[in-house]
Amino acid sequence: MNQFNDQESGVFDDALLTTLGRQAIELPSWAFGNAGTRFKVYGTPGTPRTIQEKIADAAQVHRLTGLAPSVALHIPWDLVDDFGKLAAFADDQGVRLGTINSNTFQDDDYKFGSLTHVDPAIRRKAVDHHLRCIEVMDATGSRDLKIWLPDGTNYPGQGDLRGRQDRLAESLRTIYDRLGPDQRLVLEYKIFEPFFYTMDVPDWGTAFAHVTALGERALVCLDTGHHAPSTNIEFIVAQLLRLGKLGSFDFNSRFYADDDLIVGAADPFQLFRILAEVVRGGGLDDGSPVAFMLDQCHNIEDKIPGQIRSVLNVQEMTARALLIDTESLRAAQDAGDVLAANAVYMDAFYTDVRPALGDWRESRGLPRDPMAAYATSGYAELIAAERAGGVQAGWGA
Ligand code: PSV
Ligand code: MN
Ligand code: MN
Repeated sequence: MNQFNDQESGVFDDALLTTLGRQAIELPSWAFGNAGTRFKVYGTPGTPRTIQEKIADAAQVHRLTGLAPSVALHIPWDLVDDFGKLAAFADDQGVRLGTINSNTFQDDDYKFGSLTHVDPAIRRKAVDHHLRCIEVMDATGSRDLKIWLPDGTNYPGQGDLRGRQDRLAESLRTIYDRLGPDQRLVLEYKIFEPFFYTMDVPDWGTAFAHVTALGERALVCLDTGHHAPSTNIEFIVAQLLRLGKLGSFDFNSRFYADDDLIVGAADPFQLFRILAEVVRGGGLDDGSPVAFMLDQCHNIEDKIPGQIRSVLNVQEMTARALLIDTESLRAAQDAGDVLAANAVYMDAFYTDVRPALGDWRESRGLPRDPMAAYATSGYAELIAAERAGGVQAGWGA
């Protein structure tokens, strides 16, 4: 049975609505700051000057979409004196503070590595930074510490690859052991950049090996922009879910490398395939360990509508993935009917769910068209006037 009972009028069935109602997509605080390439950073009027203003902007996305109830912080970019107070501020805005991201990529000491550095004093400094991040989590009530490491080498022979892995394992162990019983460590991998010969966590296998050695509350973060071209990302999703080690997604899209473009913009079909495996593997079930996050930078488009578009894209592809007629698909697969199986799959992908999602929003008191609602809300004009002349928070702070 197709779960999309009445495609003409765009009605979802109850099971699908329940799953959609559960979906939450975390926004990164850094998406609201000005970003760019190494050639130029174009500013946007109204860019947040403080973490409070970033949270207020993120709350605007949630108000209009009902999809983004939490905001990820980056330490030290979003450092404040009182994180309890910041959590209360977020609560007043109608959102909460989510994943804490560590940063070991803006300090001269880390030129040759942070958690993998040969010098024990620098390794200790990097470990201490993560322990400080866990203190922040204690104050904010955040569950996840996300570690993306900029460590690696540029030239063959530059470093002892094996020794770097051993030091990484030891550093991660110290960090993991400090976590509270309800906290998790998610380890993000990336094939290249900032280093071009080796990265110390270049792929899901390396991340998996480390988190498996650490324990149950250590999981892998899959950033959709961090693989070689042509990598079958949905296969990795299926495997990590099967192994119980998929902790979170950093969603974005890319044409070339780590482009950090709006999720679903470059390849909507890939996003569908990924979400189909998420659904298949129970990643959207009640109590699933999989956290959905965005990791994007809006270099030329306005940030708030950029984030609105992104969460809507994730929801749209989730709804399409939930429409896969799993019974017919299984029957065709079991019968070896290649074309029928592919047709069932593609039927779901080609279903236009936008009218039904408009209904879903209206039934929850949300605007039918959040992009249009934002454009006429006056918020962009308000922040442009209020924040004129300020210095943005984040990268430069
Ligand atoms: C660097 O590639 C990166 O984009 C990683 O994906 C992190 O998640 C993000 O920065 C924030 O630290
Ligand atoms: Mn990322
Ligand atoms: Mn990245």
